[in-house]
Amino acid sequence: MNFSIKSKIIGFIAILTVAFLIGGCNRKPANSSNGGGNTSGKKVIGFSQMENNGPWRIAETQSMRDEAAKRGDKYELVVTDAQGQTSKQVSDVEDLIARRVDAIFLAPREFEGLEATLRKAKEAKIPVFLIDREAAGRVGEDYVTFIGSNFVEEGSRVGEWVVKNTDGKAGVIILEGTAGASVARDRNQGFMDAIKSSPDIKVLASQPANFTRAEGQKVMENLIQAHNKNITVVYTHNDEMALGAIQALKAAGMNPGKDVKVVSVDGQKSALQAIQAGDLNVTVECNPRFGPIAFDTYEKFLRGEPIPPKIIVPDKFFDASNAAQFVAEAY
Ligand code: GYE
Repeated sequence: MNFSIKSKIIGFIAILTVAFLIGGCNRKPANSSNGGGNTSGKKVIGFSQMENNGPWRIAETQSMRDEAAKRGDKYELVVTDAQGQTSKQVSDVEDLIARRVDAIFLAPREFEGLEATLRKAKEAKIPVFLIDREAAGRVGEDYVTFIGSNFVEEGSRVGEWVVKNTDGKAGVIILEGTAGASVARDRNQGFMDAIKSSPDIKVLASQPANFTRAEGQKVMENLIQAHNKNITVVYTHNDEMALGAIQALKAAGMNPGKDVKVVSVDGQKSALQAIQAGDLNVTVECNPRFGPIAFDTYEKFLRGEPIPPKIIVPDKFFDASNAAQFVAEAY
């Protein structure tokens, strides 16, 4: 082989290698050289929280902080708070990308709206882990994995309880979570599937109350005006709305937990106390303490281990039989 052919082959191999490195990086762990503010050798992790309004969100943020601290000098955690606005969440995540963090833990407020942002993270070779809610995008491409509960199952467990505990006959009010959130969509679907073969379980009204206690109370007040004594069950997509609904029912002289069964999801401390007080009947657990599993998953990713497309955490079921047992450890 003469010299010029040999050097052409070597040149070609060099080009292929560079192309492979550029193209192949997306699916590989980010190395510390992309870690921007990472001068101390620590991994910088961004946690984009959607809001911090209520025990569930506060417990989730705290769990991330505790876990980063527990892992010693390995991590610096940068927490952003979108204050309940999807548009602010987009700019928060874009700031984290501009800062060149090593990874992003993202708790997406809405399912739609983050597609372009996920693409930007991908272009910057920053792996994104979806935490607690899902977002539109391709797993393994736009984000590494989703870590959270099976929300359809949460809704169906509540629905099955209602079927069993009303003899298949009820007038139901549903207070939905944030419109556009994957979790509200799925908790609704699971519940509706569970009651669909019970024609005498009728949904009187289903309205969003944005996962907050104040809105839960206000929406419930209006629905009591419209449906009054026909209401025998209230299903809320989270405990904060259940606690608001309980206040509205009491103010209207109704008897939550007894004449009107109240069923919910989350398992926060004040909800378990409401079960103990007899105001709330059941709540399906949705555990907000994602810190340990989020960091474990990131470390697996760094070691190049395969990561499943969804990591589903198991949920307990709280009712009068076990609320006392779990109330102390609840948030
Ligand atoms: O149930 C609720 C919160 O996304 C799973 O959002 C989460 C839900 C949780 O605000 O309380």
